[in-house]
Amino acid sequence: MSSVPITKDTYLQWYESMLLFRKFEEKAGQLYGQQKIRGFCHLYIGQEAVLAGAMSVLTPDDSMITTYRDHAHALARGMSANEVMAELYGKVTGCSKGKGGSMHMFSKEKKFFGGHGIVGAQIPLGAGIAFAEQYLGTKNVNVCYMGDGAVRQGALNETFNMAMLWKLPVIFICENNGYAMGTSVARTTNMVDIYKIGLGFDMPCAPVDGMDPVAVHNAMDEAVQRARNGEGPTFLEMRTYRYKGHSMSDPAKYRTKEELESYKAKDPIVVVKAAIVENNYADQAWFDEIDAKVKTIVEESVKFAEESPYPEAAELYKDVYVQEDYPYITS
Ligand SMILES: Cc1ncc(C[n+]2csc(CCOP(=O)(O)OP(=O)(O)O)c2C)c(N)n1
Ligand SMILES: [Mg+2]
Repeated sequence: MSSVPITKDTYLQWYESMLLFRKFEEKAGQLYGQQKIRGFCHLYIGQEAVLAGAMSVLTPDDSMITTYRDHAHALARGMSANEVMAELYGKVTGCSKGKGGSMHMFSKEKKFFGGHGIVGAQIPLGAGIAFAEQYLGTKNVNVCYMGDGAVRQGALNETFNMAMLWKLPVIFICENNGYAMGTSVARTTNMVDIYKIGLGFDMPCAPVDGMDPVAVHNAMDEAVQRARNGEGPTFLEMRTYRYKGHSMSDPAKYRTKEELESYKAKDPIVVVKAAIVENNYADQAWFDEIDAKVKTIVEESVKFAEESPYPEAAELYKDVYVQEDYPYITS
């Protein structure tokens, strides 16, 4: 049973947030082409519904952890476009003081625990954060995202076992976009239904249409209720697609144009917009207003990043290890 109903406002928020993710990423891609952003850069375009459908269920006290494909996750957790864009530029005003870059967005305040470049590294960490919430007696949950490639990492098995044993309040989400770099799921395994990995641990698990925020919301709602009630983790396989290559250097030749087009035909932003129009939730003036608002947020984030300074050289050795407020470090 749904505890967070889907209303007119939910649809309006989905449209606005997904548009922000999309426009932010399009801009990041452009800026990368202009060499304003350097290093790694993995875009989230196409996968927006996976985040939008979760945001409408979670509260600001819940936490999130994910992979290197993390710009939109940071925005979804309430981090500002300014601090995310400045981080992409390597500027000191970035959320990781310009020292993390694209793959290492982070905000303790917003309970966004990264941004991890090592495939699967965030899986045990997500369970650890959930353990802390359980230990402290909160009702908060951790949402731990991973790719279809990451589910083959050994650490997942150890983590799933412990998470079930201790009934940790964590929701594991596999964003199955069909490929790990250029390797399709079918070339990696004989068991392509990734959600079934949960069965081996008696963990509640299900496949979800990750192109549809309604399906994502409902699956998340059930999983979050279970976690808040002390009934432990859930594993959800969100079936989605990335429209762009793995990273900026990938021409994506391992897939067909038809396959890409079949996903674009159910683009979540287009579908949600159509639902808003059909239900008379908003008129054209509202869409114009939101489109302009999102454009301004993205443009201002670029201006902010451009005008911000780079970190001082002396910053290089700071924040490498925890130094403050950590009782076990004495020197
Ligand atoms: C432990 C480890 N092995 C390999 C890599 C290189 N690598 C970076 S991304 C990636 C693919 C992961 O794909 P997936 O989990 O499906 O996530 P997606 O990029 O599709 O979001 C690989 C193999 C890495 N970063 N870490
Ligand atoms: Mg993948």
